[in-house]
Amino acid sequence: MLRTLTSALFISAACTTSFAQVWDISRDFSAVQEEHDWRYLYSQDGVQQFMHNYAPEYWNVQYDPAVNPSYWTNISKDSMHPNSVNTSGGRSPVNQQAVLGWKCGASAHYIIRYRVYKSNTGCGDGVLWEVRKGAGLLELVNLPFNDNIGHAASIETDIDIAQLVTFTLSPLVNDICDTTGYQAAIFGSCQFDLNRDGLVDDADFSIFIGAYNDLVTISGDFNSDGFTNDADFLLFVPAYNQLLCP
Ligand SMILES: [Ca+2]
Ligand SMILES: [Ca+2]
Ligand SMILES: [Ca+2]
Repeated sequence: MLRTLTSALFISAACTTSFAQVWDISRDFSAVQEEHDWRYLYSQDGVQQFMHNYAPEYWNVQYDPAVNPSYWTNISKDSMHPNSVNTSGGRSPVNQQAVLGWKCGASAHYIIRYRVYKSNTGCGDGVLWEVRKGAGLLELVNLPFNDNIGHAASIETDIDIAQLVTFTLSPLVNDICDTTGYQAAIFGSCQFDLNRDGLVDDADFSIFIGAYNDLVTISGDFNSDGFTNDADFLLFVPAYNQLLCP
């Protein structure tokens, strides 16, 4: 495996399409709304809107319990928390969903990949995770409060330009211990161009190895089985060697 890789290290390949190929919130997460096509949103009373406040590491509606009203609802690069009418920590009793959005910049066939799991497994009634394309429901996952394994999936679908893909976290009855870990990524036709520079080269390999070492990171899950491992490495190397971007 390593010898094959060594021979590939000095070859680069150009992708056949010019638009960005991989969007991964773990790397794209930003203090700027709409950067890298991501939107940090929340939903209340059926109305979806932008989060207003950015604190280091996460977006929120109004997090500080010293400010009234305040809510749990927040999104970081790898976790989310909603707010419920049955809330905790001195927050205001309002139903809000945390909503991560990705707006499609070019009509094409894409793979939506995610992993979601409870990170606070101490108490509560769990959470609900929804993936939608526009108004259409693609996936619905009910996570028990203590499910730290969770669920990973890949969804292949055509997405139209300007269509919004959303990953939504709802609190169910109460928001106690609702901190939920997630990964979310959108892959275009050239899923090996992990850093979106139009080339499949060493920079992408470095990102892949980071995911490979972690195993459960979806960034390099090219065969859509929920894990980044040797099977994905075997898919990566030929594309790298053959100057192809399938
Ligand atoms: Ca809950
Ligand atoms: Ca690249
Ligand atoms: Ca895999």
